[in-house]
Amino acid sequence: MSAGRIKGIFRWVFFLWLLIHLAKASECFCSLGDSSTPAQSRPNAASEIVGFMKSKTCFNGISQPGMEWIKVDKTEIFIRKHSLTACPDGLAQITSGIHHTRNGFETLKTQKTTNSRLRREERRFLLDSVNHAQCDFEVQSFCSWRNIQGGQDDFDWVLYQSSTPTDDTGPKFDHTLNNATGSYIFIESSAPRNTLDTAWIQSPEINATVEPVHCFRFWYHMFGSSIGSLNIYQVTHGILPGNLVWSLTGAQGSTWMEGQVPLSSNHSYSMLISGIVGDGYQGDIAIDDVSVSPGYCDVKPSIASRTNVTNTAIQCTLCKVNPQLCFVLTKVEMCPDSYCINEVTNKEDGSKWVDRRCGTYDECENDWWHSTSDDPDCQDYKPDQNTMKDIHCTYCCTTDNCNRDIKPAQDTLYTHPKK
Ligand SMILES: [Ca+2]
Ligand SMILES: [Ca+2]
Repeated sequence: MSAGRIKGIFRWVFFLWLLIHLAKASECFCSLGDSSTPAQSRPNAASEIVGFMKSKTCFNGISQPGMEWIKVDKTEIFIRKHSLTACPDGLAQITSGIHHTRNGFETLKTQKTTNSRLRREERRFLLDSVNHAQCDFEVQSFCSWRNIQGGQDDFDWVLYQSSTPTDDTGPKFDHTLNNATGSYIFIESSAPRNTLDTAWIQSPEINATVEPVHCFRFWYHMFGSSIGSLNIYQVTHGILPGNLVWSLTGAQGSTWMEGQVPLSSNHSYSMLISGIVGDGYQGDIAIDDVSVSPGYCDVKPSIASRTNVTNTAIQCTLCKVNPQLCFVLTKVEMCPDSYCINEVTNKEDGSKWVDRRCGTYDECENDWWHSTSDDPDCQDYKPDQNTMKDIHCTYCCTTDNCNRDIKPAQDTLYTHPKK
């Protein structure tokens, strides 16, 4: 055998050795974490998850009962049966799997799709993020709701099935399944609890950028001779407990009742449920089937409404696309807090745009009343004329459809109550 031929054989042997080791190395990558079993073949895997996330990758994998959050590319994603939309045909299925590790989950082999596709998918995911707060408390899970500790919070909501331990208070079964296997949460008002002891439980963050008006729905059970109060708050900027948007006090009968309340926000927010103990041990208050969905709803029951919520809901002209298109593309929708906003920007080069949305008390007070209401540029602004100047005005008005015109009519504009 010639030396050249021997060299050739060695080259081939080396090449094969390299291939085998590369294959092993990729196997090692796939088995990072506490188990080398891929998620797809786990015996307890309950539901397949497929979806999109902000980082513009599509992913799929398997969630397990009781599993609440996974981390994918440092983004927290809530995984729940049917909570995420499937990757459409033709769009690259990016990940080869999501693997369980000591720190949560990780994706394998991600790859980006084209930008034009991704914008749509990203939007779709944000819409889905509204569902983060949904929970039926089944499989003994709080989903992503968390009991608060400290502050005005004295004790915790507990997961339970069937009747609560105290007679003549609390539900017999949960609301979702209406049988002994269904779960709900409740406040146990027996000793060591005292009158006015409070338990807070908070939802995960809810994204409000795609749809600014949402409806929070839930089922409550308030039966017993010493029922205290159930209060629902909308938490913005992380300040607890936030704005009181729904409240009921005292017994409401021995049945599950549906509660709902409309919400608006231009920022992400969360919900907080506060259970308060009445003056005795027969005061178990229970909650089941909580959810947040896009769109307006009336407060239910109406006696639970707070001033500045439904009694004063008004129609506003809204636009959810690029503000430059909001001169022409509009839609009328109910806004919960009785404020409509047009935020107008005019640039030195003559370009201009408007952001039409539901307003909040804070925006009307600060961005309109204290900031721009006495600005001559805003008072005299004429949207149909070309103005070559930098102007920024946040108009807040308070009657039905008052922001249909770019600059709302003078008599509809918000004025400070004390002035
Ligand atoms: Ca607590
Ligand atoms: Ca349930």
